Amino acid sequence: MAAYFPEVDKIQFEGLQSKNPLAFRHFNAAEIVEGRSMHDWLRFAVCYWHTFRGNGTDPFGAPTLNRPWDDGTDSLDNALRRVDVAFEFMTKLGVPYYCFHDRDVAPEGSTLSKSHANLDVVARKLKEAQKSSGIKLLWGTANLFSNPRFMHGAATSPNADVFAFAAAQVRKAIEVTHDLGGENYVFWGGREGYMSSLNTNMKRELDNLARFMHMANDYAKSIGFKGQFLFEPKPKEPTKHQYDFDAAACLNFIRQYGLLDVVKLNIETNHATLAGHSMMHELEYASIQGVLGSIDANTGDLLLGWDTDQFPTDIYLTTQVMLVIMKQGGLSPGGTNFDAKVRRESIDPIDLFHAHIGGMDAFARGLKIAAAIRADGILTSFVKERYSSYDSGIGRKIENGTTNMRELESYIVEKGEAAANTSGRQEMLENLINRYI
Ligand code: XUL
Ligand code: CO
Repeated sequence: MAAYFPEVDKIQFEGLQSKNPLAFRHFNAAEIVEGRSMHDWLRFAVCYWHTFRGNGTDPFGAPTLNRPWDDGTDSLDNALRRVDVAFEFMTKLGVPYYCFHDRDVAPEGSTLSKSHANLDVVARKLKEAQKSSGIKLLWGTANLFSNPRFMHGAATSPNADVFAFAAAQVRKAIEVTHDLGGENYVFWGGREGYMSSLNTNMKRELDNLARFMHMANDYAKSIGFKGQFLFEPKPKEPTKHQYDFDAAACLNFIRQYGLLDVVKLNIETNHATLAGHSMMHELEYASIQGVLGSIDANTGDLLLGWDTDQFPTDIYLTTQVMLVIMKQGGLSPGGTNFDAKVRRESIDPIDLFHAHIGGMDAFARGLKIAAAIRADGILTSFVKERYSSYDSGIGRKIENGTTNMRELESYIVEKGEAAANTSGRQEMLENLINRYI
C-alpha cells in the first residue's frame, strides 16, 4: 500500500508524561473503565465526508487544503485511491469505525444506474479494505441535499419524482450499508424543511417524510438488515425551518408516525447548540426516553452562529457527555462519530491526525473523569436527595397516581404552607465537577 502519510507511524498510547503530539495521552483502547474497555465505551468513528472529501472551501474562498493524493476530480479512480488513503489514515489512528454518505465514497453518475454502479465498484474496495484492516462501518447514509434536484427537499419535496429519486438512492445506500456490515443507518434531513410557509404544505411534507421512513424500514427488513436506524436532529442550515429541529421535535415526529420501534436519535453537539440547547440537554432528553442511539462528536464556536463542526477539545463538554452516556450504559450499536473538520487554515494532511488525536483524547479523558465522578457518588446522591420528598408521604402518592387535585388541596390547606425549599447548590456542584477535571 502506498504511504499517503509517510511521516506518521501507528499512533500509540504514551500516557500523561508524553510530549509527542502524535501520541495519545489518555486514549488507551484496552484500558478498563467501569468494567468495560475504552474501545467499547467510545466506539470512535471517522467521517468520510469531512476527513476525506473536505477541501477547505468556504462561501468566500476556494479550496485550501493540501491533499497530494487527490487530483481534484470526481472520477472513479480518484474515489478508489481515496479508499486507500482513508484506510491508511484510520489504521494508523487506530479507530474501529467509519461513516459515509453514498456520494462521499463514490461519484454521482449521469444517471441513477451509473451512480449505483459507481457505488458498487467503490463498495467492493471498501469491503476488502474493511476485511484486511478490521475497521468496520458504524453507519452509512445517503446525500439527499447536494444535488440541485433536492433544492426543495427530498422526502419532503413538493415534486413526487424527487421523492422517488430519493427513495431509490436510500434503497441503494441501505443495501450497500448492509453489504458492508454497517451497524446503523442515519437519516439527516439535509433539506427536509422549508424557507417560506407561503409555498409550503407542512402537513403533507411531514406525512411524506414519515412514509419515506416506513418504506425504508420495510426495505431494510426485506433484505435482513438488522442495523439501527438513526434520525439526526438539526434546527436550521441549510433550510430555515428544519422538521428535525431538536431531540424533542424528532421524538414527537417518530412517536406521532409510529416509528418509535424503528428509529433512535443521533445527537450532534453543534446541532444541539444551534437549537439553543446544550449537548447535555439533548442527550438527556433522548436518553430518558430510550432513544439515544449514537452521537456526532464535534463542537461549535460560541461567537459564530453556524455549524462550524470543529473537533471537540473541551474536557468539561466531553465529561458531561460521558456522564449521560455512562448513565444509560453506553451507546452500542451506536458510537462516537467525529462529524468534524479541520479548519480551512490547517492545510496539511498531518493536521487530520492532530485533530482526531485531540478529539479522541478529550473523550477518553471525559470518560475517565465521568467514571471518577460516578464512583464518588456525590452528584447522584445529591440529585436523589433533592427529590426525596417524592419518596414518601404525599410525594409518593403523587408519583403512585393515588391522589387527586381535591386531596392535594386538602393536604396543603391543612399544612398551611409548603415545606421550605432547599438550596440547589449549583456552585458547589460546579466546583465538584472541576475537582475531577
Ligand atoms: C450535517 C450533518 C451530516 C449528517 C449526516 O450538519 O451533520 O453530515 O451527520 O448526513
Ligand atoms: Co452529523
